[in-house]
Amino acid sequence: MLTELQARKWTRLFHVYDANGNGVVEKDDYEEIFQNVVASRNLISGTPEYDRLYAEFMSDWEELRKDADKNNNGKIELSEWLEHGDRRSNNTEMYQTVLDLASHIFELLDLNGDGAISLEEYKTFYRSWRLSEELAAEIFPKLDLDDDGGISKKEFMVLIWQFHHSDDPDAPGNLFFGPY
Ligand SMILES: [Ca+2]
Ligand SMILES: [Ca+2]
Ligand SMILES: [Ca+2]
Ligand SMILES: [Ca+2]
Repeated sequence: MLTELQARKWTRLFHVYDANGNGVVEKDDYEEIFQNVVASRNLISGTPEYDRLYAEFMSDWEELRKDADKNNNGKIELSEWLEHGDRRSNNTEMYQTVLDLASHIFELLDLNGDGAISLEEYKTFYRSWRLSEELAAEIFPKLDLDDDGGISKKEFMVLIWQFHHSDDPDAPGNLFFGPY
């Protein structure tokens, strides 16, 4: 079972993924988020980088659909999402999927490829998830655990672990996807 705190975090993430705001997570949302990401990175359709990213997005969607879409209607309802979240947080086998996904997300966020997420890159991420830059600026310092101005891969993995597992209301990783 997800704890009350974990359920709130997963509900937050649901709304982040539901890019078109229609109350279910579906392939269209992945398409929309992908379009935002390629626009923010100035990637052009038909280039290898664009195609590789698109394939990653679609394979992440397929992974999600396979595990989460229990009534097989091609959409993930919030109840299905929370059950999926429970499996993902509490099943060690699923957790490998989380780590793989986290690596994809880190790569997406680190736009200039220098191995750390800067405030500017974090803001870009917020824009592509339809969240405000002010919010990004407010949360970023809490995520930069060693206060060196960037979120390193190591810090990112700690934060993602906290987001998925922690039941501590003060864990900074809870805030990774915004207030919940
Ligand atoms: Ca949707
Ligand atoms: Ca469904
Ligand atoms: Ca960077
Ligand atoms: Ca840091």
